Amino acid sequence: MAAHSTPRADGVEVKHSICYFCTSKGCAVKVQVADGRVKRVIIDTECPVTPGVYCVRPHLAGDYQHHPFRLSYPLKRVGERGANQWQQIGWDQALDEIAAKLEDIRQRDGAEAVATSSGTGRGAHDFAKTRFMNLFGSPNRFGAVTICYGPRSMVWYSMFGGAVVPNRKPGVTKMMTLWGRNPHEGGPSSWHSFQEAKKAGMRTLVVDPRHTEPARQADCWVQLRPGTDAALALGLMHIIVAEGLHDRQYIEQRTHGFAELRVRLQDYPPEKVAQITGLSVSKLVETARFFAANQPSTMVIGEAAEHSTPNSIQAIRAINILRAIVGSIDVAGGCLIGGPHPDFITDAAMEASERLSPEQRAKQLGADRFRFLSYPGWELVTEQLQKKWGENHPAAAYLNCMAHAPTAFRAMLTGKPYPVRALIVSASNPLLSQGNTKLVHAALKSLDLLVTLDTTWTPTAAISDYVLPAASWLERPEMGNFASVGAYPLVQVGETALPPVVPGQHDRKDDYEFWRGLGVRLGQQDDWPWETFAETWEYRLAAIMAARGQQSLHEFVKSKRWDLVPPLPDQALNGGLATTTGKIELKSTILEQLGYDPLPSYIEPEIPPEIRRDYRFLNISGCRFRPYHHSEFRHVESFRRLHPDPIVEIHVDAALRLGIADGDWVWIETPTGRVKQRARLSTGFDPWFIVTQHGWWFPEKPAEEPSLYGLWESNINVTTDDDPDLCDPISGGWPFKGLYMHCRIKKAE
Ligand SMILES: Nc1nc2c(c(=O)[nH]1)N[C@H]1C(S)=C(S)[C@@H](COP(=O)(O)OP(=O)(O)OC[C@H]3O[C@@H](n4cnc5c(=O)[nH]c(N)nc54)[C@H](O)[C@@H]3O)O[C@H]1N2
Ligand SMILES: Nc1nc2c(c(=O)[nH]1)N[C@H]1C(S)=C(S)[C@@H](COP(=O)(O)OP(=O)(O)OC[C@H]3O[C@@H](n4cnc5c(=O)[nH]c(N)nc54)[C@H](O)[C@@H]3O)O[C@H]1N2
Ligand SMILES: [Mo]
Repeated sequence: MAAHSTPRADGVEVKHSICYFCTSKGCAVKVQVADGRVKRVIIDTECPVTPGVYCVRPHLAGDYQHHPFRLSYPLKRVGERGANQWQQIGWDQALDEIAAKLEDIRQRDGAEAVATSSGTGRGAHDFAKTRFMNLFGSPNRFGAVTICYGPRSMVWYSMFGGAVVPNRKPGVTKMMTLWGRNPHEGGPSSWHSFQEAKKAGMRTLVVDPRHTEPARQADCWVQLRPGTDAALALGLMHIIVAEGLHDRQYIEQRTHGFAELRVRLQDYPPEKVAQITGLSVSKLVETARFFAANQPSTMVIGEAAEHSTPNSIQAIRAINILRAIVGSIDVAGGCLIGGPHPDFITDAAMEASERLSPEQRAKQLGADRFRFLSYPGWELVTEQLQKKWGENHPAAAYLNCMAHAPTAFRAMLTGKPYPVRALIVSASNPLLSQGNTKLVHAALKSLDLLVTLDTTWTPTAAISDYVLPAASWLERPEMGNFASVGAYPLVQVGETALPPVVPGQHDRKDDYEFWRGLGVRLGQQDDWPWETFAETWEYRLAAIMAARGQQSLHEFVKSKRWDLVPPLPDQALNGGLATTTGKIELKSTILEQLGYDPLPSYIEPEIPPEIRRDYRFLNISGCRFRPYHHSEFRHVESFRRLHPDPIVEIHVDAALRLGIADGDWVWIETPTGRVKQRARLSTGFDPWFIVTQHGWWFPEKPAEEPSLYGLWESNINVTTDDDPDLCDPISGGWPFKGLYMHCRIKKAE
């Protein structure tokens, strides 16, 4: 894209960009640049979805961007793996050598022996990884999606035929619910919505075992026992239906399976649900009445349910069914069902999924056991969605169709069910973000080839064979990628604020160029017609730009940098939903076809008595906190000053009993491993659980083994387990929260 900017008299240029410091929609920002450096980043409040100026990360962008801990040149390992001895090489050499090794592995063990790891969405380049893998012939892309957003979106697509989009309307919307979500720490745009809802006089409901800031501000706080959301939603429905508070006409016209659901609800009377959830019967009744009386309403569901096996999918389904039976879905002022922007080429259409053969799809690791968020489920869902949207459907494979990470790590270690010999890690840090770090570490070290593409050093990079420097969002043209998914039919485009290559300083490539570069070396030269990331935008935006009479991306960015098409209400009445039955599926035909219970239920996990006895606490691991994002930014001094140490929240009563004082270092221990975090005493939750932070490592500590930047000291995933038997039976998600998270704590000397 041609460079353009708004010059100012003082030499500061203002570039319009899209911030990807987190996983949010991608916020429109203005980047002030002078002398090749970021001076300031300001959130662009002109953009219709930009959430005010409440996020701290943009203010620290310059410190991050110009930090010496950034990766600057391709590196090749020279010593032992993990010895921190590197040779600087050029991009061509790196890509040539990696491609040759991948080809050897493909010849010897099959394309499926090559896997990729991804984290949360970090830009609109995700389709490129999937495209590469489809063309290469491997179904084994795994990563965070299995426990983050994938379960929610697959439930939405299978149940509603599209993503569910809050449609808050003053005077119409009566309530906003945050269910297992704390946007005060982790979601600037939802937090903005929550404040706006309160200002407009809407009621607010928070479902959370902790007394968070939103819980403090809510009209109704439901303090359930962790991991029991499915039972709670079923119990609330039981009361609503028993009291006749459901929307009969809506249910009759728009839903499928209510009669069977009604029978299922008999299993969840208030007394039983009170016992499971730890709530009183009167609280349940009060909440059910409050919920039914305040419709239509909007709701944001967080990832707590996705992290709480074995009830993840059924909890998410139950919560969504609860919203449906009171008639708050597909109505103005409630939630609408979104589709992708109609004139935009979606991620799904860019992935070349049709190029991966049925034989290779059938080899996807874990997909025989966990069939919903992998090819079997995804194929059923996309068949439905394609009837409405054709190729430009919203269910991108990178968000809805993954190999099972725990199964893949075990395949690396054991060669079963077949060998996995190479892993390309990009925009993820599996040694911190996956469960069971010890096992992940052993698996990664057993590989023939480990490549990491990242913006900074990480513990995962430290044990890699090749470490490649990725351009940050400030160094590439970006785009708000939710345009594709339909969760927000907004197309936003930003420009490159800083050049990715500065001779003598650094030589970075964006993720798209990396995947393309690898692809063209592996026989895919005809399949990557767009040479640069910017060219992919031009291709994907062509229809929108033509409608506006624009000739280039440059013009698009220079005029209005976004295009917003609000989702349509009443899709059910206008042509039906993109589900098998054309209705909201309270009873899921897709789960039924996959051999799962098509109605929601709650399973009480079986915990061995010795675990209950020796590990008496439950650990809610990984609640969000500012200013960090997962494992990032620990190296940036201005971030670290705001939050220097890993924190475990412990109830005062428990601390008193265990002789722990505020600020003490405390061991958190499970049969899998133990780490230390610093105690912060609290009374905002029940005394029998603790709240730990995830993502902690110490960039100031030695890079080489065994330290790996202090990987083993406070990284909570050293204590978590990813055993497939503990995973959600439908999605395969592994536990980070919920009823499997038994642990014990003691003061560290
Ligand atoms: N115990 C516990 N564990 C958890 C969670 C929890 O709640 N508890 N949460 C889970 C969830 S929901 C998620 S989504 C995962 C997140 O898992 P990950 O996404 O793997 O975690 P991050 O630490 O964000 O790692 C992202 C890496 O991408 C790099 N990066 C940033 N931008 C770019 C880019 O543009 N290109 C490239 N190539 N690299 C880039 C960053 O420097 C960083 O090293 O963690 C999961 N892990
Ligand atoms: N600062 C910051 N922001 C982030 C991120 C980050 O790493 N740092 N990560 C981003 C990503 S990838 C994600 S997925 C989102 C996640 O965003 P959220 O879903 O908001 O994530 P959490 O803060 O982990 O969890 C929300 C709430 O769920 C509650 N909870 C725990 N267990 C249960 C339960 O069993 N039931 C219910 N109902 N509630 C429970 C917790 O107490 C917590 O208050 O945040 C995004 N934003
Ligand atoms: Mo996430």
